[in-house]
Amino acid sequence: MAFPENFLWGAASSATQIEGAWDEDGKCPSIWDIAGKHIENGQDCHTACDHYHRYKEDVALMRKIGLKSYRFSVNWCRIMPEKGKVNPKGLAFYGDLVKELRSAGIEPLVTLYHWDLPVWADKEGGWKNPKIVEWFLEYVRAVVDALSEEVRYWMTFNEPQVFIMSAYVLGSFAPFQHAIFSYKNCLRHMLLAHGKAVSLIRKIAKTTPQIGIAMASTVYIPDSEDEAGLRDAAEKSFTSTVGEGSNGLYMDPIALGKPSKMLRRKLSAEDLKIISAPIDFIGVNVYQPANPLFKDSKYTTDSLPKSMLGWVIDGRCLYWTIRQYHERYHLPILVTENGMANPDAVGPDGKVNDDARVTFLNEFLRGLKRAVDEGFPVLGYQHWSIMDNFEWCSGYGPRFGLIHVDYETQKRTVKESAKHYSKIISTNGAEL
Ligand code: GCO
Repeated sequence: MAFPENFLWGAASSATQIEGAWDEDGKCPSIWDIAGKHIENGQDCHTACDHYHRYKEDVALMRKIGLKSYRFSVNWCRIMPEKGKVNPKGLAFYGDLVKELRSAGIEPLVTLYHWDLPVWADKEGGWKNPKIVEWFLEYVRAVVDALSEEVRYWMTFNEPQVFIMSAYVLGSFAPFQHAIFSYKNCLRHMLLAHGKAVSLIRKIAKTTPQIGIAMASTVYIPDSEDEAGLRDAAEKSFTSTVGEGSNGLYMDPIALGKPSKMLRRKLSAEDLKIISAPIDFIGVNVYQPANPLFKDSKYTTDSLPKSMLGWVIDGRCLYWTIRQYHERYHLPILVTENGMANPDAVGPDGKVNDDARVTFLNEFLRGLKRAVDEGFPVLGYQHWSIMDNFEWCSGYGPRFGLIHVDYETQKRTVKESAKHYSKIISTNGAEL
C-alpha cells in the first residue's frame, strides 16, 4: 500500500525552543525563561533561533524543502501574560504565522502546551494547583477562537511524562521540583485540562477540528513476532511498571476511559468521563525503544549506533510504536516527533553533510512504510526538528534540525538530510 495522497509529511518545533523574543510585545516570562543555572554552559532560551522575527524566512525554507505540514506550539505566555488577560499582540503573531504557512501550502498543526508555563501560574503552584485547569481553558479558548478558521489540527499537550514526572518528581525539567506527594494531583489536573480542552475545542472551533495529544511514547520492541512475543511486548509497553509510567498512565484514561493501576483511587467516574472526551488521533514522539529498561530483555545496544546524546538508534521503533499504540487504543496515529541529535557543522563547501541523519531517516521511514503497508492508519510524520534549537537543559549543543542554525549570525543552512527528505516527500515515500 502506498502512502495516502494527503499524508502529512512535515517537521516540528516548539515555541520556547525556537522563538526567542522572550520579553517582547507584552509576553510574560515562562518557567524556562528563568531556568538559569539549570541550563548547560550558562545558556538560555531568550533569543534561541529568533524565529519570532524570522518566521517568514523560516516558512520560505519549509516551502523549499517541500513540507506539507508543520507542527509548532503556541506559547501560553504570549497569549496570557497575566491571569485572565488576553494579549492581542501574542495572538497576532500566531495569526500571521498561520497565514504565512497557508499561503505556502503548508498545513499548520498546533500544540497548545509545549511546557511554557507562565511564571505567574507557577507562583500559584503550577500543575499542583487545581485552578490550573480553568486558567488553561481560558488560554485555549483565546487561541482556538483566534486561529481555528485556518487551523484544523490541535494537540492539547506535548509529552505530559516530561512536564509532570520530570518536572515535579525528578526535578530535571522546569520548574525543577521534587514534589513527589503532589504527583498524582498534577496528573489529575493535566488529564482534566486535556479532556476539558478537547470538549471546548470541539465546541468552539470554526472548522471541524482534528484533536489529539502528543505522547513521549517509548515502547518495547518484541523479542519475537509470534503471539507470545507480541503479548509480552504489549504488556511491557503499557501495563508493566515501566510501561504504565511511560504510556498507560496517561493514555488509558484518555483513550479507554479507565484509569491505569496507579490512578485507580485518584480518578472518579465523573473525572473519567471528562478525561475521555473522544479524540481523533494520538500523536507519538518516537526516539528510543524501552527494551534496555527491562533486565530480562534479550535486546542489546552494543552494536547499535547512538546519537550524540547517547540515544540508541533503532529504526524499528517507529513501526512498533505505531502498531502497539493503534492495537491498544484503536485510534489513528500521527508521528508528532522523530529525530536525532548530531554535532552538525557547516563545511568548507558551505554544506552540512549530516549523513547520520540521512541513514536515520531511511531506517525510521522504512518502519513507517511498513506500518502504512500493513494498513495501520497513520496520518503523517513530523521530523524533529525543522531547525537546530534550544534543547532544554542541554542548551544549544545537540543539533536536531533539518536546517542548521548559526546562533551567532542566525544564518540558516539547509542540511543534506533535508534535501534527502525533500525527495522522499516529493515522491510520497515511493522510494523508501
Ligand atoms: C521532547 C520534546 C522536544 C525535544 C525533542 C528532543 O521530546 O523532549 O518534545 O521538545 O526537543 O524530543 O529531545
